[in-house]
Amino acid sequence: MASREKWRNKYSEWFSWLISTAEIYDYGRYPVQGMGVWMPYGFKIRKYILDIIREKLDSRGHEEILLPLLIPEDLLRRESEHIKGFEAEVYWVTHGGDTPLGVKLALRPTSETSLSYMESLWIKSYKQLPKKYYQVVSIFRYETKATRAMIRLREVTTFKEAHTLHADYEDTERQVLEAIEIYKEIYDDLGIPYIISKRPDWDKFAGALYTIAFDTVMPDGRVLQIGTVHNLGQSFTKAFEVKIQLEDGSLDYAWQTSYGISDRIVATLLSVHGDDRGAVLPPNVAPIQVVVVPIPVAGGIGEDLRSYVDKVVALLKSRGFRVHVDDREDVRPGAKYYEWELRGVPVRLEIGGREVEESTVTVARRDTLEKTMVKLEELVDHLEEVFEDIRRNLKEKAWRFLEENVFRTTSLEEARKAIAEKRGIVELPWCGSDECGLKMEELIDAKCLGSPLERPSWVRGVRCPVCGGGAVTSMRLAKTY
Ligand code: A5A
Ligand code: ZN
Repeated sequence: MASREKWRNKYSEWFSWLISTAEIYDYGRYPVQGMGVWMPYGFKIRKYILDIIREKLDSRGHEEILLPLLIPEDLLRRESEHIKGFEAEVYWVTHGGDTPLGVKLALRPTSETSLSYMESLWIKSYKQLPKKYYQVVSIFRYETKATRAMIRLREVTTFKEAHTLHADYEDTERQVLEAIEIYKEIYDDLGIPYIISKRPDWDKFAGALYTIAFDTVMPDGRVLQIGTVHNLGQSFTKAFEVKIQLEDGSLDYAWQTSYGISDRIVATLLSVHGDDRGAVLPPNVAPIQVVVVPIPVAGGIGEDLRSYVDKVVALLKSRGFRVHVDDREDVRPGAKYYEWELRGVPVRLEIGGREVEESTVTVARRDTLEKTMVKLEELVDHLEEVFEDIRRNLKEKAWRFLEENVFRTTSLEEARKAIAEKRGIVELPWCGSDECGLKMEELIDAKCLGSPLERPSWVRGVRCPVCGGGAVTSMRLAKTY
C-alpha cells in the first residue's frame, strides 16, 4: 500500500517504463502517432486475455465474424447521430494509387453501420433472432485528446465489438444485462475491479438510446473507461432498413445492442496488479506461469543439476503448466530474478545443489515475494494452490484499492476537495437533471461518469446539492483519462 501511494504520482512514467523494459509494447517510436507495436511477450498476454473474452462470448451463443475494414462514406453517414459523433475522428481513404475514388472510404471507427447494412440482407424474420455477432479487429479513430499507449490509440488493435439483433425492445434489455454479466466475468477472471454506471445522456455512444460503462480507478487515481454496453434501439435498423417479419405477421424494424472492449483491458491488467518491480500477472494470462532458474553449483550447471531440472520441467509440462527454463550461463541468478519479476511471471522455481540432494524445489511467489521449500512429489498440488491464492490475492488487493478510492458525500465543497486532493471517484446525490449534472462537472472540476443501475438507498430523503430538489439517484464524478 505504501508503495502504491508512492507511485501515485509517477504512474504514467512507471507504465511507460514497464511496457518498454519488459518488452510488452513499443509505443511512441513507430512514426505514426497513436499507433503502437505489440511485442512477442505482450502479444501473448493479449492473446490469453482474448482467449478468455472469446470463450465467454462463444459460450453464450455469440458467433465470430469478420467485416471489411473499409466503409463507404454513404453507409457511414446513413445514421445521422452516429456520424455526428464520429465525423471528426474518421480517417478517409480517397485514392487507389493515383486514381481518386468515386466514393470515399472510411477506415472503420466501429462497425455498427457496415454490419447493419449486411443484416438488412441476412435477417428477414423474428425466427432468426436473437442474433449475436462479434469481431476482434483494428479500428481507427483520429483521437484529438492526447494519445497514450494502449489507452488512447488512433489504431485500436484489440477492438472486440459485439453486435446483437432482436425482435423487440424487451429482448435488447435482456441482452444488455447478459453483456454486463459477461463483462463482469471477464474482468473478474483478470482480477480487474470495476464500477458500473449508466452514462449521462450527453455522454452516451453516438446513436445509442443509452450507454452502460465499466470504469476502473488507475493507480494515479484517474478513472479509465474499460468497456461499454450500448442499447442501440432501432436507430441503425431504421437507417439501414433492417425490417423483420414478427410473430403476428407484421413487419417492423429490428432492435440492436453493441458492446466493446479494447487494448485498455491489457493496460488495466498491468496497472492494477503491478508494483515497483514490474508486472504481476494472474496465472491464467501469464505467458510463462513458472520460470525455472537453476543455481549453478561451483560455477556451472552440472549433470546432476541439469537432469533434475529436466525432470521437474517434464513433470510440470505434463500437467499443463507453461514453463520456461532460464539456463543462460552468462547471466547471474540475481539478474534473472529481476528480469522475470519485471515480466510478472507468477512463480519462480530455484533449483540448486541442496534441492537436488533433498529432492525439493524452492518456490518464489511474484505477488508476495515469499519463498517456500517444497518436496518434488508435492510440487504440482502446491503450485495449483499457489496459483489460486495469487489469483485471489491480486483480485482482493485491486478491489480494496478501488473501494478506498470511492468517496460519498452530500457536499459539493467536500467533493471538490476530494477530487483535487486524492482524485478517485466522488458520489453525490442527484436530482436527475442534465443541468445539475453539468453544473456538478463545472463546480467540482471533474467529469460525470453517470449513475448506478439501481437507485442507491443512501440518497433517500437527501437533496441534490445543486438545485436542492429531491435526489432520485447519485452521480459519480472523477478525473478521467
Ligand atoms: N461499437 C461500440 C461497442 C463502441 O465503439 N463503443 S465505444 O466507442 O464505447 O468503444 C468501446 C470501448 O473501447 C470503450 O469503452 C473504450 O474502453 C475503448 N476505446 C474507445 N476508444 C479508444 C481508443 N481510442 N483507444 C483505446 N481504447 C478505446
Ligand atoms: Zn438538481
